[in-house]
Order: sequence, then C-alpha cells, then structure tokens
Amino acid sequence: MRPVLSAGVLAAALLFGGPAMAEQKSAPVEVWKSASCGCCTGWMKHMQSAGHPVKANNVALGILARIKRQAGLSSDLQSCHTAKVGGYVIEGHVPAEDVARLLSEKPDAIGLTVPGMPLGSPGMDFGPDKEPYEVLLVKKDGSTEVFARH
Ligand SMILES: [Cu+2]
Repeated sequence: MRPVLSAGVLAAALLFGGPAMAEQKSAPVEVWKSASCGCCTGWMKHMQSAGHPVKANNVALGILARIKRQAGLSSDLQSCHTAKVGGYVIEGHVPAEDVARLLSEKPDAIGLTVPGMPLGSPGMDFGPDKEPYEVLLVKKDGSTEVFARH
C-alpha cells in the first residue's frame, strides 16, 4: 500500500504555506516483518497517520532474526517488526510521538524498542484492555534506559 497524506495534513499544508510545509513531512520509515504479522501492519498504519511514508519488507523469520541481531537488539529487547528511521532502529510497537522525540533529540544510541507486544500499544490496540509499558532507549553498548512510559 502506498502512503497517503491524510486530509488533515493536506489542509494544514495548504493553510500554512503549501509546498514548503509539505517538504517537512515526517521521515520515511522502512519496516521488516513477517508477511502474516497483522499487528505489524497496525503499527505501520499508526506511523502513516503520523505523516511517515512507510515501506514494508516481508521477510522469512530467520532473516528477521538476523536483522534484529545485526541491529544490536538482544533477544530480550525484541518484538515482532524491526524498522529504521533517520538512522535509528525502531523495534516493535513504539508510539509515533516517541519516534518524533527521538528524531528531534538525536541521542547517541541505536534506537528505541518496546519489547514484546504490550496490549494497548499502537498496532496492539484491539479493545479496551491496556497494559502499562515502557519504551526503552537502546544505547550503542546494548544497555538501555527508559525513554517513555505509557
Ligand atoms: Cu506486534
């Protein structure tokens, strides 16, 4: 599916300066996932509605595991899909607001992860049930610190 600008974004672009504004759309996101992953697609839609153009790569589970390892994600930091944006790795159901903060603060780090697939996170929001979860900043030495709590 091709990314589409929402009507709201288009209206804002027209209101606040036309093409110049449109150039400031959010950074492109490239996602690696297994073809059958529904919650991965849910997260991609979440990122698209935040203005990110999203490109998906469906890969075999073995290749996905290698991509995660090569990205510097130990098994306890992994989730379903792995994405890259602005030179950072985004693992799992990280909210777009945290990706935006990462891209503006530009910490010296590998990226962000939401390990596992907590209920209520973007793409895992199927019903009224929500569990609290943390977004972790993954440092270049593999250590983590809490970046956000939801
Ligand atoms: Cu998932």
